[in-house]
Amino acid sequence: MIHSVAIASVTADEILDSRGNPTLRTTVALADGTTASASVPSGASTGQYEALELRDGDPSRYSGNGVLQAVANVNGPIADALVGIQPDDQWRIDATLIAVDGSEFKRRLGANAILGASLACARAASLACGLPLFRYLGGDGAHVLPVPMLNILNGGQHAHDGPDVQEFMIVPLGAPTFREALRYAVETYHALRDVLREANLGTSTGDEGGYVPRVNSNAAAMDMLMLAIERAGYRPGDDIAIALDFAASSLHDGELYRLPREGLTMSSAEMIDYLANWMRRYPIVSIEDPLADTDWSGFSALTAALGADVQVVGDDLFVSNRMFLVRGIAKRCCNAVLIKPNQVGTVTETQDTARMALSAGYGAPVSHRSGDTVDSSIADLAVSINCGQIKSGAPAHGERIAKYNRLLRIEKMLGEDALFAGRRAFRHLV
Ligand code: 2PG
Ligand code: MG
Repeated sequence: MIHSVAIASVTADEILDSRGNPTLRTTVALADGTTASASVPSGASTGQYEALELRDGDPSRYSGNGVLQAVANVNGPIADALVGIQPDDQWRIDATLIAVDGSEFKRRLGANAILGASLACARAASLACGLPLFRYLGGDGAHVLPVPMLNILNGGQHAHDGPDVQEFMIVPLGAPTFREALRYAVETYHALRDVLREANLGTSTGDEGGYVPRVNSNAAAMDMLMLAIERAGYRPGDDIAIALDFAASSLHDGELYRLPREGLTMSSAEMIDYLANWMRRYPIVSIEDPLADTDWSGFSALTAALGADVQVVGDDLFVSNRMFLVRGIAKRCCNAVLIKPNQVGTVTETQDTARMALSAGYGAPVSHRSGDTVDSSIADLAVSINCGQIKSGAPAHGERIAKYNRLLRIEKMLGEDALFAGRRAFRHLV
């Protein structure tokens, strides 16, 4: 490896994410002059046990959303702890960051301060080793290109006046390669624009680049999606399937689920029936957060009822944290965990959760956040763990496209060794 080239400096700046909110770009320099940076994303629909995103709370700057304290934590205690360490010792780097923070859920330094440093170290080490990031993180076996799940119709907390369901995603699982999958998806995204224009439903876009039509039901949104797939010349289910993120913690009032567009109020058991009905009508391969992150018994019941026929993804429920995933596996909640590095705060902890999921037979789709930057490291992360699935929003907006373009590049680098996951990404389909 790269003996004797130690970390020489760690610095951070306050930059902006795709919603115009402050976030961090962290830069690591090595003793031989190698430098690498990483930027940190930010969620809107967050799980209650996510690692802390440290914000200044100073109302005179960015409505309290500044991150100058997190920047100071990188330039101060984090730099002090990491300077002199070998950058290719990721476990030691992350263990050091966790120890310096010393709190549960990264409450002292902030997961935004910690993750930027963790990722920038990985990237600096990969450069110093002369390896692409996915190879550095994943070793020789990293070769699976993920099926993209593209959120082309936005609702919930990502879209003012949109449908209740947060994400309506198309999943081009019938394509032969990643490059072709992306083409299927873009053609469908453009067909959806035409369908919405003709129906005069509006083509404004939400935080993740998907359209926000003025529809008065979730089913109407779903029908638009089906029309778009067919208009683009694809077969629903065979070429392009559907994935949904209900982000149901934001639909739950502590007792019941409320879907205002539908005028529906449902118990956990009724939500399960509602989803079963949708699965009969539409080619749905994946459902994320169909229940709230407090509803563990509901998740067990839902997985027992539907889990053989669909991927059930825990996002807010597991917050990419191994501790919650262990509980979920024991209680048979979900059969997949969404992997978002900033929910847990270090590269090592993110990899641990993904590894545990895959070895337990769970899926592990890697995900962006609704507030994001052009940092493309999640593309490399997805290939490094051969998880076979990624979600990075619509094929629009620079911060979403950066991940898809990086995957095009990785596919080219891998050449004949590249394997597109396709239908194999979904256990219930094989
Ligand atoms: C989600 C994400 C990403 P947010 O719920 O899965 O799509 O949204 O980053 O707002 O949590
Ligand atoms: Mg989610």
